[in-house]
Order: sequence, then structure tokens, then C-alpha cells
Amino acid sequence: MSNNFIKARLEASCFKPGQLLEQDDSLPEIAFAGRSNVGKSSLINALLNTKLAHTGQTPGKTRSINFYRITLKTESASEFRLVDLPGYGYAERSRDERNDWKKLISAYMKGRESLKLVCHLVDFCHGLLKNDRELQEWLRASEKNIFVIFTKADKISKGKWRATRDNYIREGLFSYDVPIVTSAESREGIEKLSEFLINFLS
Ligand SMILES: Nc1nc2c(ncn2[C@@H]2O[C@H](COP(=O)(O)OP(=O)(O)OP(=O)(O)O)[C@@H](O)[C@H]2O)c(=O)[nH]1
Ligand SMILES: [Mg+2]
Repeated sequence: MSNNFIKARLEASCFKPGQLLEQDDSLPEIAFAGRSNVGKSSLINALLNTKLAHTGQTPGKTRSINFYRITLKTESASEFRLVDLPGYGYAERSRDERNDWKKLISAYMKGRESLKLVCHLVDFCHGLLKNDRELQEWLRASEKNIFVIFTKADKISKGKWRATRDNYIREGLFSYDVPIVTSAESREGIEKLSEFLINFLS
């Protein structure tokens, strides 16, 4: 577990809008969104130092919205929910499945005051692709705070991190703060990310 989190448990896996957890004023939510296979579930595992989230090499691993209840070390915001969203842009899915995905995500986001931040995970090797830009537009239209987190940074040599990140920023992206560069594999950036999330919550 990151030094800042003391407890984590899977609260619910929701496959249908009717199964979604009610929002709770005392439980701020931070969601992880991004393309299929970008590393959402792996990053959650790295942050929580668990294997609670299922990960996989084939895109489309997470089909449900998974709610994790996290207890913080700090006094100010004692608990929050980390929400793992199913990935988008998995081309091999049938149209029906893609529509189900949209319905589920829309049902979750709609009127979700407790959703304080959507972390948009972007593969550090690719930057923002077309469907990432579509997601950004969609989130902006729904007036959600967006924060970009780059994933899989271990695939790029560290000497190139800053230039790569700055290049992606120059190409244009929406992010609440300067994007953080992470690797679930090498654990680089994980502590920094957990500190960012704690600061955001307080
Ligand atoms: N090299 C490297 N591989 C990673 C990293 N994070 C995830 N992966 C790999 O990327 C693949 C997808 O990871 P997941 O965490 O399942 O991705 P996801 O975004 O949750 O995917 P969906 O649930 O399909 O939306 C797996 O094979 C992981 O091992 C990383 O930091 N570095
Ligand atoms: Mg996943």
C-alpha cells in the first residue's frame, strides 16, 4: 500500500446501471478512465499495492465499473472511492457492447456530484489518440475536472520523459494540473500520484 493509504477493499462491481452504488456526500470519488489496455487496473493495483483489480493483456478486461473504498492516513478526508471504469475504444467489441459501455458510463456520470476528478490515463508511448481526444471533449462537456496521468513510462528511457511529456502538452490536452508520468511496472511516479490525490481530496 502507498504510504498514504491504509486500507482498500472492493466495494462493488457493477455491470448494469441498476447495480451502480448510490453517491454519498461524505465519499468523494476519483475515477480512472482511458482506452482499453492503457493500464487503469494495473495503476490501481500499484497505488493500493494489491492485486484487487483484474488486469490482462487482451483489451476489454474490465467490463464493469469497480468501486474501491480507500481509507486515508490523513484526518481531513478519511475515506474516498477510487472508481475503475471499463476501457473504451476496443474495436473488436460488437456495437451492442459498445452501446452498453456508453450507457453504463453515462448512467454513472450523470448528476454524480460526488465524482470530483476523472483521471484520464494516456499511454506515454502514444500520447493522445483520436478517441482520447473524444473522451476529453466529452468530459469537458460534462464539466468534470480532468487530470491526465501517463502510463507505461518504463517503455521510454527516463532521460526522455520530460521532453516527451512537454511535447504531448504542447500538442494540446486538458489537465487540471501538470500530468504525472507513471509506471505500474517500475512503480515510478506512484508515490507522487498518491500524494497528488491526497492533496486534491483535502
Ligand atoms: N510495461 C508496462 N506494462 C503495463 C503497465 N501497466 C499495465 N501494463 C500492461 O498493460 C496491459 C493492460 O493492463 P490493464 O491494467 O489490464 O489495462 P486496463 O486499462 O485496465 O484495460 P481494460 O480493463 O481492458 O480497459 C497488461 O498486460 C499489463 O501488464 C506498465 O506500467 N508498464
Ligand atoms: Mg481494467
